[in-house]
Amino acid sequence: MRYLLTVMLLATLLVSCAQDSGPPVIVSELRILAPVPGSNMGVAYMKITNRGTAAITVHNASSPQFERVEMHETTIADGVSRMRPIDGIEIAVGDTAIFEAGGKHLMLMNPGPDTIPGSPVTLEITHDSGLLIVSATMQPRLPTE
Ligand SMILES: [Cu+2]
Repeated sequence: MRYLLTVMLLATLLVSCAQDSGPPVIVSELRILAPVPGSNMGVAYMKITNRGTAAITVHNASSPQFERVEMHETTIADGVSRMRPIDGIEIAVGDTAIFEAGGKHLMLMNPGPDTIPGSPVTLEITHDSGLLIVSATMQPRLPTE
């Protein structure tokens, strides 16, 4: 009887763990790359996963270390790569928005004088149900990125 009770208790614990799936919106694989020499534009790549129960739209982002942050998408037309600002990115339930080289990215414009490779950068990303605050060390940007 005591054994059965223990098993039941364990089962209850496991169920409650499964229900507590952490925050509904998660940023992973965040990379913040410094401007290349001669440029004033850094870039941020990441994945944003919607683990909530409703679709969300990511509206915009800002950073205390940069004058301005814009959401951009790189498109290739007639063999020429261009970036255009995008207003928002909708993420369906269970989906992940991918910010990557050659695709969507956050353009980090005009860093402050202390924001150099190796220094911390914080991003504040606004979406329908709240604010994501994430940070990473700024990395030097490779020519291929
Ligand atoms: Cu851009």
